Amino acid sequence: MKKETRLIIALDMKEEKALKVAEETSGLCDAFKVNYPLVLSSGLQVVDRLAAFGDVLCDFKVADIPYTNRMIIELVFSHSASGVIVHGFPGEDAVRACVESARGDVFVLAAMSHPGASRFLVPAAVEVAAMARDVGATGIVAGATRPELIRRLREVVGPLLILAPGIGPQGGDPRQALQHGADHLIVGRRITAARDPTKATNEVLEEIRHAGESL
Ligand code: O7M
Repeated sequence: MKKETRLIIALDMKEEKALKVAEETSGLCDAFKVNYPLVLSSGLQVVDRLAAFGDVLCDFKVADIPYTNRMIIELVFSHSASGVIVHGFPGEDAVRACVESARGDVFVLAAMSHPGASRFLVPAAVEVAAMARDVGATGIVAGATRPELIRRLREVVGPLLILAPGIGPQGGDPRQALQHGADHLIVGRRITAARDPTKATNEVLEEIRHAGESL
């Protein structure tokens, strides 16, 4: 994952709009993130088409036994994915299978951004992050809605990348997430639901630059 703009745009929409947003914002972000809404409606081939506009991170929250995980990861990287996001809770062997079969970045979801994550995922976040570090993942995902947790996870993962979703409609603050240790922001609706996605992207980039100056 490159770290130039520190922005990842989440394309949770149908293909026609996703390609349009990707074309308009190409060069303004470090990667596009695709998730089930897009891939279940268009197939994995949409990853190849999006790759014309930038790196594509496949957010499939992979969470199966090692054997199945391996098959999923091989399929993902047989298209033009630059990376994949997997869950950590299935355990070390499951995550290790992902890291070993990946031909690009692997990010492990340590703490989700929504309120319900406080029941199961947040209490395990430090352990999951330590496991991600130990198995050689590229980084972790931790919600921007819990900046103090990002700070704690930074201590655990050292130089690994931390990606933070949950900006805007979910209540996370870009500046706080970055100042507490996030490397990249994952931003969806604040950009994709805007009347002018390019303008909205530039506004987020301005906030990122501003936060960077006070780090
Ligand atoms: O900015 P939004 O709220 O419109 O979109 C956020 C995106 O980040 C969306 O694609 C979610 O699926 C994703 N996400 C979260 O919002 N919270 C999480 O805890 C984790 C993710 C994610 O990207 O997981 C890898």
